[in-house]
Amino acid sequence: MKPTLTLLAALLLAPLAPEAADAPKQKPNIIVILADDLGWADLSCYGSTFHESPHLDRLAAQGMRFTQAYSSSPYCSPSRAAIMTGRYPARLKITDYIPSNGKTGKFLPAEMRMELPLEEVTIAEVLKDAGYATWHVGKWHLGDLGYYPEDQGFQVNIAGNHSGAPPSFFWPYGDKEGVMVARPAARDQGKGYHATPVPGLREGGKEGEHLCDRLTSEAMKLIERHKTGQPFLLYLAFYDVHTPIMAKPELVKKYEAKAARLGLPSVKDAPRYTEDNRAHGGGTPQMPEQQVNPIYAAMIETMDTNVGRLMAKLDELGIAGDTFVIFTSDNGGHSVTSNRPLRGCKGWLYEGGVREPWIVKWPGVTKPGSTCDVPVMNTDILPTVLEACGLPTKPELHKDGVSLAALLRGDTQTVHDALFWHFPHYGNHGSGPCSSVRAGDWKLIHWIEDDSVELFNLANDLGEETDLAAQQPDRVKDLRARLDAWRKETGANMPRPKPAGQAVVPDTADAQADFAVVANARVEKLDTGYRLRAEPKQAAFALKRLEQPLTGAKTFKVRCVSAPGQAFPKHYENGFLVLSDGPAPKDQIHVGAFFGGQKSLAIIEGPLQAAGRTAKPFTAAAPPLELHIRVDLASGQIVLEAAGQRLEMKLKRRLQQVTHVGYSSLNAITDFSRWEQQ
Ligand SMILES: [Ca+2]
Repeated sequence: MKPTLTLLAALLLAPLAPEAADAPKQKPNIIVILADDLGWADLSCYGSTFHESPHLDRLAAQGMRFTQAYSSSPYCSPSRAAIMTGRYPARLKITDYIPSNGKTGKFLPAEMRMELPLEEVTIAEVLKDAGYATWHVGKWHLGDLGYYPEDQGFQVNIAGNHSGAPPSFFWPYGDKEGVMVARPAARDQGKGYHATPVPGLREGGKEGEHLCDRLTSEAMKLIERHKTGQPFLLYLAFYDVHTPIMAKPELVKKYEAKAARLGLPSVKDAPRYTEDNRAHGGGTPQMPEQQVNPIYAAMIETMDTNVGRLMAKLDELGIAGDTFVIFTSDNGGHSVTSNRPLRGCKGWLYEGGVREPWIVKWPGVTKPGSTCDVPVMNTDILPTVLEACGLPTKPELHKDGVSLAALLRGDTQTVHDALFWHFPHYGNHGSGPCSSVRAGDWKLIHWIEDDSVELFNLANDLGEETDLAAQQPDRVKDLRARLDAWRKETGANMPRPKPAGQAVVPDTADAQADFAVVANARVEKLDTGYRLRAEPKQAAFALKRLEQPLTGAKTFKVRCVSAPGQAFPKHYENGFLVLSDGPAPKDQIHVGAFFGGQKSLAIIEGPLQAAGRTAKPFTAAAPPLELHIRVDLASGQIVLEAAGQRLEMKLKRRLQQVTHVGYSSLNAITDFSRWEQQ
């Protein structure tokens, strides 16, 4: 029906309802600001006397500050997956940072996913369906190409990819060539998987530009240019204050001077305590008792200043009153800071690993300057946002989160009967595999290796110093039963027993050092040879440099068996012996077989890939597959025999000599015997 002129006039002349100015808009803009590795005690509004965070303090003064808010994991990726979906990391099967360190102890670590599955429904997908513009700016760390923010409901993705840390916080953020470089070999933090440049920021940047300033500017531009009246979701995930610990020199100077003024000890001399976790399969890391690091303090100030810039932009555009803002961190503070009075740090299920700063400003709803002591978790963000948007909550979707709207209105009733955590890995910050549960003030940690428990009362022992397990057997029994039931209900993956006859040697399993070059893989030592654990969707190789180059005609024999893990597609078993006259992929010749799925014998010159190979169909025998390879360097003739079948070819590029020999496999976990050579 067309509105009549009279009706239009009536609408135009109608006075605004008196409550309209103050009442929250039906669909407010949503801003989720996520800091990385920021500890519970790191902001001045959470008690820090060394760090300064005036803008976050101001946000807290305008909204509500939670004192017992939790991350659902002590590591990045699981915590971010839970924010995206409202589901526990145990349910999502993302229980360590991606791609994990793969370390083993008495057990093999639990299987885990290397990406947030596309079938999971994210906060961006739900809000996009509800008519929101959806923007991702910053760190993603929830999977590789094909699983990026734009594959998970975000219409815009600025600077997010697989990686969990920037090579540098200063332009060009590792992007020296203006192109994405191939991912280096090592998987461990700070290198390899996480050493790729921050994508897409080379253009428009200049010498000296800081990553946090740039990301915030990009976010502000998105808001400024968005003139449609359509509400937006901005997920602004800072890379700060994760490693590398580096900051603006002038701010570092400021905090060096402040440390001197306060008479603080140097980073080197600051008092530390040791967390001895050896009985539970962990290590003996040291943690600071006191916040003294001027570089880290400077990082926090830069992040805080940028929160202030963003809030000022909302004020300037007149939309602060229509914008719901939540600020938190993905896991506890790194051991570069002190999380005191809490015990532990990032990577631990003690409070220091999971308790977070958490500030919400919901204009017209949260009482300025209020605090909330009710335990909440980042699985609650999605349902809370739904309610703030006037949308129905979807309990089947955000299975493990509840809306905090009542708390934000001032209620003080408990919203979770219990909260649970699950870390079935040997962490790179020293913790052994464990799970925990908090119900009321009681918290139980179950150490999986030795099947032991610790029980703490957080109301009078915030530092988790006094284990009450022996004194409270009934409470232990009850909490342990609840934890077991929860692990069962969520289908939590547990550490796995080591297979018999395939001794993965504890602590020395990593065999990276046995090879001159390793790419896209972790190499582990087996009794009979090596396991090459390729990163998902990657061509992996490990080469030894020969003391004496080989010439003439040679024969090699090697056995291989491939076992795809959960992170790998099934039917992708394969294994190759590599012969090369240099360490680079272009120097390599791969001789072996794809023996799962479409089976073929294959000889591949140059980088290992399924395309461009010389191959012939193959009927694989039961594993292990034994490869016999004869190569005549003078004629370039190469013959591969396996399971009584044969592939022969002449090399296009003649090798004068073989300087490197090794193993390769594509997108699989392959065990190789030591090769025999004649
Ligand atoms: Ca983190």
